[in-house]
Amino acid sequence: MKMINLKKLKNRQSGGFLIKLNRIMRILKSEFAKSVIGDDYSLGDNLPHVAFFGRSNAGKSSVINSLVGKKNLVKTSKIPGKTREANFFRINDAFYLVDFPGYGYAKRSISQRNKMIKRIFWYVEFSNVKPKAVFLIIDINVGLTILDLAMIKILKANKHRIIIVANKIDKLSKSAAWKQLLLIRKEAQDISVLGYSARTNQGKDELIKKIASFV
Ligand SMILES: Nc1nc2c(ncn2[C@@H]2O[C@H](COP(=O)(O)OP(=O)(O)OP(=O)(O)O)[C@@H](O)[C@H]2O)c(=O)[nH]1
Ligand SMILES: [Mg+2]
Repeated sequence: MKMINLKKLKNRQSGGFLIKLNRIMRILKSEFAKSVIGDDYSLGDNLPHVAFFGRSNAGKSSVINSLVGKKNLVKTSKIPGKTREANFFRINDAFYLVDFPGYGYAKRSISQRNKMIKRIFWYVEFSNVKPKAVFLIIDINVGLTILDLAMIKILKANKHRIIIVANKIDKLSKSAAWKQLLLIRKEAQDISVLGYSARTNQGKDELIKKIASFV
């Protein structure tokens, strides 16, 4: 969509129509806006944003590429630790997707790891650009790790909306994926869990609908 003002329409239309609108939301324009390595998250506009958190290599950057339909808007890598900054991508001139460095990459030095953690924590706890929602990307094969559970605790304590995206579903058979999703949902309790594949785009419409409902 060019930029449909969902808020205005929300005021005018019934909830049922809004659902239809979400269904037709299209990401037509996506561009890199800003890279943050310190704690200056100011953007000079008041556009809403949603953030992508998760373990290194879970596929945060790949999920963003799949959402915007571009192979290389965000750099990805087989080697964990690719993303080192918080990168803001402006979508449809209407909102931002924010790609964060992953946590839990053992090969980083302690000082590098501390820097990453500081960056994430500053954004979660103190930043004045509070995200509308945090999408926690996990590898469906790995499930929720201790670090993910710790992250969920911090996000909840800071009253963030959380959605878990169980990525790399293409790697599992249908029945194995179903079993894994069941397990993850049980552990996630009240948080919704979406199955996803950045490789095949499975779950893309549903994820875009979710994002649209927040921004
Ligand atoms: N099979 C499969 N591979 C995926 C999928 N998503 C990501 N990958 C692969 O997983 C690896 C890591 O992907 P990235 O998107 O760089 O992961 P990241 O979470 O951004 O990693 P960091 O930047 O290190 O935190 C790459 O080799 C991707 O090609 C998926 O849905 N299916
Ligand atoms: Mg990345």
